[in-house]
Amino acid sequence: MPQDWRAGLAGLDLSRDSYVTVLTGAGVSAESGVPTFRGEDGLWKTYRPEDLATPQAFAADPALVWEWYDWRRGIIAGREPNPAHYAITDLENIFERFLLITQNVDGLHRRAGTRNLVELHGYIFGVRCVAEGTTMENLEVPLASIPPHCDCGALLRPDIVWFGEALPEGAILKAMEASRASDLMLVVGTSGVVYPAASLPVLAKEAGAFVLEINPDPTPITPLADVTVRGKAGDVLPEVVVAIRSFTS
Ligand code: BV8
Repeated sequence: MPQDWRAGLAGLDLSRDSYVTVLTGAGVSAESGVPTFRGEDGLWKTYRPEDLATPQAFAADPALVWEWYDWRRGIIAGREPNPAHYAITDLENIFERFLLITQNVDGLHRRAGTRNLVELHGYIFGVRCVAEGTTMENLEVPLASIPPHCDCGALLRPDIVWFGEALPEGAILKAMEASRASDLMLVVGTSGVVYPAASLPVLAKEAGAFVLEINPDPTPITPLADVTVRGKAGDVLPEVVVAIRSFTS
């Protein structure tokens, strides 16, 4: 692993008061055994997102969409956070001002103990009544019925942000504000192709943050990153956090 990322971090004059943000994508959960979307064995290799992850798909065939989510919920329920998730929780404990911004819906960051986080695209064990708009947690694996219904009789939908749907306003505004205030942003395991999440490193960079990317492959974020560390999050992130701690006064 090239050592220049250490030199980059050493030059930052980090203190406990520095504002540190982390943006994660599916790659941070890959070593937990949760499929990514666009990788070689990614979900979108087998399925078409427009067939499953849009309001139109759900309206057309709620049972089909729920079968896909039920299958994913089953996979995720049997998985554990990996060293990358725990490294982010360690990082949170170093800085007074910290925000984890995740695109992931698997809940593994919560299970790893990260407290200050926004889930931009929702939570796969959350369900929402299409009539009342109420949301609740449903941990059934497998689901008792497909598609599930609310006590009021209406359909329940996954509490997930589909393509073409607005992100939860509070979450995206908080993420944008934190990105603009960042001294350091780590971008871990995202292909950087889905908006508005992919615009957050741009906001951070424009505001003068040091952007460090961790990904085995290059992404559209790589050109703007100050340093890119080619590697798996579970291997690299613990080392990066140890280095950050050593450089923080
Ligand atoms: C919005 C839910 C506007 C499903 C997801 C036309 C109409 C409307 C909008 C658009 C449009 N055209 C474009 C858009 C915008 C659109 C968009 O960005 N499309 C892209 C594809 C072009 N965005 C939206 O639609 C968003 N909404 O714009 O609304 C609006 C405003 C007001 C009012 C109404 C509407 C909604 C975006 C959210 C979509 N939902 N998921 C589900 O999850 O079930 S997005 C989906 O992709 C996932 O949720 C995921 O979070 C997201 C990003 O993927 P990644 O996390 O990056 O994962 P990926 O597999 O791609 O990459 C993994 C990376 O990890 C790779 O780089 C790999 O190298 C790396 N990796 C692998 N292993 C490891 C690793 N890294 C480290 N360690 C490892 N071990």
